[in-house]
Amino acid sequence: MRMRRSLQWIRRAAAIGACSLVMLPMSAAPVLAAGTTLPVQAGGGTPDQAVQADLFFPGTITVDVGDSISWADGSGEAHTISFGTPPSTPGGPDLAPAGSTSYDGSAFTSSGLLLPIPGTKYTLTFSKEGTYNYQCLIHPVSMHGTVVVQAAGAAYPTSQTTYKAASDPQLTAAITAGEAALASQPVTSKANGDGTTTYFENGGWGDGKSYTLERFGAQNLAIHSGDTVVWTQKDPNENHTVTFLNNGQDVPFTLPDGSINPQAAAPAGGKVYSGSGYVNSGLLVPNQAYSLTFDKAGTYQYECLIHDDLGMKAEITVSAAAASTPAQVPAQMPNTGAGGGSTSLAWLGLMLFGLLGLGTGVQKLAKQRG
Ligand SMILES: [Cu+2]
Repeated sequence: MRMRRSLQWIRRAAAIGACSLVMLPMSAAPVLAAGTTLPVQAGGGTPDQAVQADLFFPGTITVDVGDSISWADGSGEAHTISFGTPPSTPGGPDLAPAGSTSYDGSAFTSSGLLLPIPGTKYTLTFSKEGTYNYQCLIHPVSMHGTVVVQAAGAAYPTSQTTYKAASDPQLTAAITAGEAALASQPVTSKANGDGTTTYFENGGWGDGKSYTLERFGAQNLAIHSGDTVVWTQKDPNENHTVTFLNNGQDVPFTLPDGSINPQAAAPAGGKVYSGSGYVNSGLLVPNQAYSLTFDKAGTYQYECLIHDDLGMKAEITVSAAAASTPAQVPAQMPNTGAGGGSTSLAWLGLMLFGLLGLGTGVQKLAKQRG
């Protein structure tokens, strides 16, 4: 069970760098040092994992020479604690542990994957005075921290002695902002010349500063056969996929050796979804869009192959083509031929505005009702 959980977290952790084929090792074993050990929390999130806070808590911490910091993951995703410049590797950052259990500001020193499993920690002892910045290599856009190392025996800032990550105003602010964003995810649409509609929604969204939404823009989207949905990945800190699986199919994001599964990262299935088969956007990097047209009525589940364990799953309900379903006209429109004069004209106008180009079916309908 524990191993299975670990693999799931690694899948998430691997959500960095398009088509990266970086080996993903297990995190380094913690080593306790002499001196005081102070805790720092990496990330945070809502209980349902829909909103993640991509920050360190506290963002800046002061220790003395000889002290240690122990990082634990407070979120639903894996992170790294990485000091200095990582060696450049093709396709993405090197997520392997690096350096020793002590840091003096020189060598690149990294935790490797810090997994969100209770009890997992990364501990580093600071041996030299200085101000050291670090980052999470998986969420480098927003996850930056600073360690100030003072002379041995120097007093800590008084604000630090009462600090509790769980009540950090920055964590509260990130979660609050993320929840507000989650509740206001826009879905827009555009009527096409052929009578179909194109819908636009987020395929992931974050502000790139404090929060990440591990949800699609719409949990349930109702469309008609012939319509198109366009997902745009709008989170600078993440990658996602939009994936329709066959019944019972599982496409893990990473392979047992830790590399990214090429099947998960590569687009598959073409531009039209007909209610079955494996259809995948492939890895969507920030600002990348994916468009899919639906031509068969039904209700279809899809997911992000990277963040399905965080609940990043949604549904699309496709009903028969709009032209053959006049009942889909908005409810406030008259639905009998009894009305006359301006009401009918307004209705006709809206019909033409909304369903322009639907062809003879609509014209016949308008005549019947006029
Ligand atoms: Cu995702």
